Amino acid sequence: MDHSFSDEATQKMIKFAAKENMQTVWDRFEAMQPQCGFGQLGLCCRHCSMGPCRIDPFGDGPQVGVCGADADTIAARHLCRMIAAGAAAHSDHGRTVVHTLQMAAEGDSAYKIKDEAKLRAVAEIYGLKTKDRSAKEIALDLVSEAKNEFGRQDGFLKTAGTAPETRIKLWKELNIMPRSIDREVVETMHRTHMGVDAEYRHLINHGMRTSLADGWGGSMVATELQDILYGTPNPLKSSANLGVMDEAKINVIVHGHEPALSDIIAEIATSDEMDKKAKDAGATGINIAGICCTANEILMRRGIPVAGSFLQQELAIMTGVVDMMIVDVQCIMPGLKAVADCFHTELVTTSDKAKIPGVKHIEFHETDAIKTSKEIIEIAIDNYSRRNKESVYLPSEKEPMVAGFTAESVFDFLGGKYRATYRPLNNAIKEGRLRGAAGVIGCSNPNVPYESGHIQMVKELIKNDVLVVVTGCNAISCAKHGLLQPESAFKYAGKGLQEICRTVGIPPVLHMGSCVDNSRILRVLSNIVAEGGLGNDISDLPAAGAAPEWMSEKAVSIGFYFVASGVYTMIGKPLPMMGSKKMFNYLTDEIEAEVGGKWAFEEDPVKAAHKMIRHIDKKRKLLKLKPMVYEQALKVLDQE
Ligand code: BF8
Ligand code: SF4
Repeated sequence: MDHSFSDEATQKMIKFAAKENMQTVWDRFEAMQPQCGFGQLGLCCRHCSMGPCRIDPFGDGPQVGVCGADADTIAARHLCRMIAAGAAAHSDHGRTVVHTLQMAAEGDSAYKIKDEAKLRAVAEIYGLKTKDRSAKEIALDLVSEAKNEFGRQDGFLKTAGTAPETRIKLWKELNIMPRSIDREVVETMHRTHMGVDAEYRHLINHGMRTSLADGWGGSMVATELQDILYGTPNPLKSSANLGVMDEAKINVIVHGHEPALSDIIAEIATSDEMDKKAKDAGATGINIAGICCTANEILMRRGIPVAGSFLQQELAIMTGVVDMMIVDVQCIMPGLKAVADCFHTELVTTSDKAKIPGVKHIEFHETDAIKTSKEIIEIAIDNYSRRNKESVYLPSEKEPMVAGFTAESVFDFLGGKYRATYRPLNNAIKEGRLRGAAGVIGCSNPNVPYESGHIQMVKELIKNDVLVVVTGCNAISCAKHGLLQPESAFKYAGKGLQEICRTVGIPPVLHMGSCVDNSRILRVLSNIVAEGGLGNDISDLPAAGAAPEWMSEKAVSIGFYFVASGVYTMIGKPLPMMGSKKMFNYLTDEIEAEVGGKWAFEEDPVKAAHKMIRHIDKKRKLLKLKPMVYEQALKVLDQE
């Protein structure tokens, strides 16, 4: 595997792992080759025990399963189940946040309502009365409304009602306006059961409705309520990469997705009491750092540094300085156990939903948040003495960054210091200083050279005056490669984007949070439409989305909700459905006539960026916008 695109700390750690004979995700990926072609093409089914069945992609063998399901049905059913799993993961996270808000509102817990202004703003989305009412009263009503979003039996998701009006009308016409979060997931499981829905477009139609219940439902509830509980982020400085760990300190890594535990851990770890205990143990203090989206959550709100993204989780432990890794849910490799066994690192699972065989489990419940957090940190302090100094190999690389942008704060910025408005952003697009905007998000996957997709794509976009917003593991990669610094505009961005960045002092790439925070991008898109002058719907905007190194089912759900919201959505490796020509044509072409967005697959990240730019230019043309002020970058594209 070519590792030359990844950050230097990662390259050093991969060499170190090989020298020490320690297995990583890349080794396991190689050992798995060749991977099953039927699976890659979406042509296998094990939805009942007449199977498993597989369709011969060359046409010589069976073309239908035992029940008669063909390639189109099998591929569509499989994709829908991926959407349901992704939507379930995001939304179950959202449900936890609702319960935490309830505890905060009821008092008597470690959680407090940190952002009352946001509480009032979100309550208004639900039509709740806010005038002359206490935060507690409003929050309790909001909790009950939010709970209904999951199990409502009649009507539609209220959060989805915040989409542009034209979009809502279209969703209702297409019968994909999401009704309630749990219902759409359950219906997907029903429809994809043996012998139910066999029509691929009909299946994908509901798949889109399920994904919308994620983006405009479960994920949006998670983001909005987390802002109320933990504070709405504001731009702040921090740093990223393995070098944020400190050999002289007790290093505690929080990894996973939900901030309920990590937020309290961060608070307790910085208390005088714990600091003293750490010093008594011979360290200079406690250092908290994050991995994956838990990292993004506490980075955005507290400025806690990021140790790494998804593919660095094992490498972090291999540095030998991690005294404890605390994990909750999602994107946690069971392979961590084998690595932790080679070191003194205490690996701890904490969620009642997730255990790993042989790994210490300290179950975390919000009711005992402080007690459990103290217990966990004390174990980390005790464990410090077991650290083997001889086996420490800690790369020093870390990059400074600015993070903490939101639908509210970014464009307060772009709107100037005095007025929260999207007008200057819309004007910059209309006048041709900004070509448009792109969201580049998602995982990393050992099936492509680490970070080759993210970094090359993002650089190509900003070079061509496309403002980029990022979330998830892409945001961490961009941070490690120095793209989240205002100065990076002058190194990499086109002249138009440079002017904007200079005027408002922002980086050309804006970190908008974790993967549930992709709902912030939906809000940004809606706000741009609402500001006016760039069409009536999200599908009119000169905008595109991408997940160049996607891996998880959550990414499939995210991609579908962007497509169903009208966004041109680019991924590197295709969705696992290439065995069905009809599905390919539908998802990458015909679906656009229905929802205004469509999928695109392109493994070369620079070419992929160019395709996104062409789409943005097509939309500029349809909107009859002025030509770009600085045209030099465009010419490069024209030569292709
Ligand atoms: O939810 S980007 S690898 S960490 S799935 Fe996982 Fe993918 Fe990272 Fe965050 Ni999102
Ligand atoms: Fe085979 Fe049909 Fe059963 Fe799937 S549902 S395993 S295609 S018989």
